[in-house]
Amino acid sequence: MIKDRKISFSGIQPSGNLTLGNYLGALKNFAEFTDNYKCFYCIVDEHAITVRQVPADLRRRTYEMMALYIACGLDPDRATLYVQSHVPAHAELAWILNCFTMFGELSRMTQFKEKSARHADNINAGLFTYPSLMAADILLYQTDVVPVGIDQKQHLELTRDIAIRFNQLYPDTFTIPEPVIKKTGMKIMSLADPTKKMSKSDENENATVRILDDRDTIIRKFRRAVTDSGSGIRVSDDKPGVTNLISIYSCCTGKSTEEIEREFEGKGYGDFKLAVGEACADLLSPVQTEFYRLMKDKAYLEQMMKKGAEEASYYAQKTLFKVRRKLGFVQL
Ligand code: AQP
Repeated sequence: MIKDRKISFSGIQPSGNLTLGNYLGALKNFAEFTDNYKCFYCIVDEHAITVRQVPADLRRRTYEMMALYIACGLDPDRATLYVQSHVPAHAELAWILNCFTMFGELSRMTQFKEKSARHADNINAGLFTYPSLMAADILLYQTDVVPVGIDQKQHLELTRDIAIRFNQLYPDTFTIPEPVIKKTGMKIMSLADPTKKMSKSDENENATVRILDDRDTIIRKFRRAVTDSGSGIRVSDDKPGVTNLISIYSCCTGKSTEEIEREFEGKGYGDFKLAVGEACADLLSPVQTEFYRLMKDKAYLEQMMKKGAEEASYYAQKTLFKVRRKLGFVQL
């Protein structure tokens, strides 16, 4: 594929109500690539079914994700926004890449180990081969950069290994992608247990702030956030709760850690937690307003899904055609 611009790709699973972690670690950063990159942002519903989903919820969340992408500043005329299952090339390339991904590599994936412990009754092959599908998502578009949270770094490294391995056998097939992981917001931790990642599937509602939580709920959740014994608002390894809140406040306000430590010198946890809650609610408020406006127009969202799928398919088919030819599949 001859590129006139570098390519940015990322995806989010419609597997639960999105959290502040998804927003700060990924979604919020997507729009800034649209000026200089050709952008593909995908709603990865095929990844979501690696754990059991209620069909009506999955469908509703897929619409919600499309509305959220747009509400977060992604213009469908400047970025290709689409649903993974609308572009069958993802599943087809995933099968091919499965044949170039080693059992040992997949066995080492932290997410697989964590999710199989959490869903011990459903350790399916899809959960195991999730990284090959993720590699297909990325490599189909000859992606240069992938904006993600740090939890996805290991999968990105495997994607690179698969692409390099494939290119060694069949030269010049895939672009080797680079992760783009922002220093602030790369790993937002649970408000209930700051040693654990904030996750949309966490059953403890006080652990997560949802992008669509109303102002009072957001402020209440921050008031209840677990902090550390002692006092002092500063970043420190022995203060994971406060460190997490400082990182959230920094992402929401653009202030540096030093500025924040100075701002709250001599103040108590109560004042600090309220300030973080308010800053977070202020940041999310315009996103929520736009989201609810868009959700009233399902026909528009479907039209955008269709447009995105057509654009994505055009690029995906080019790569898939090349891969099939290189592998020796007969093309009719
Ligand atoms: N806590 C987080 N901090 C920073 N970034 C995060 N991301 C997720 N959680 C945090 C980033 O969000 C993007 C989309 O994630 P995903 O939908 O692929 O799912 P995930 O990483 O498995 O996120 P969850 O919330 O933990 O989902 P569940 O509970 O369904 O497994 C990615 O770029 C991710 O880095």
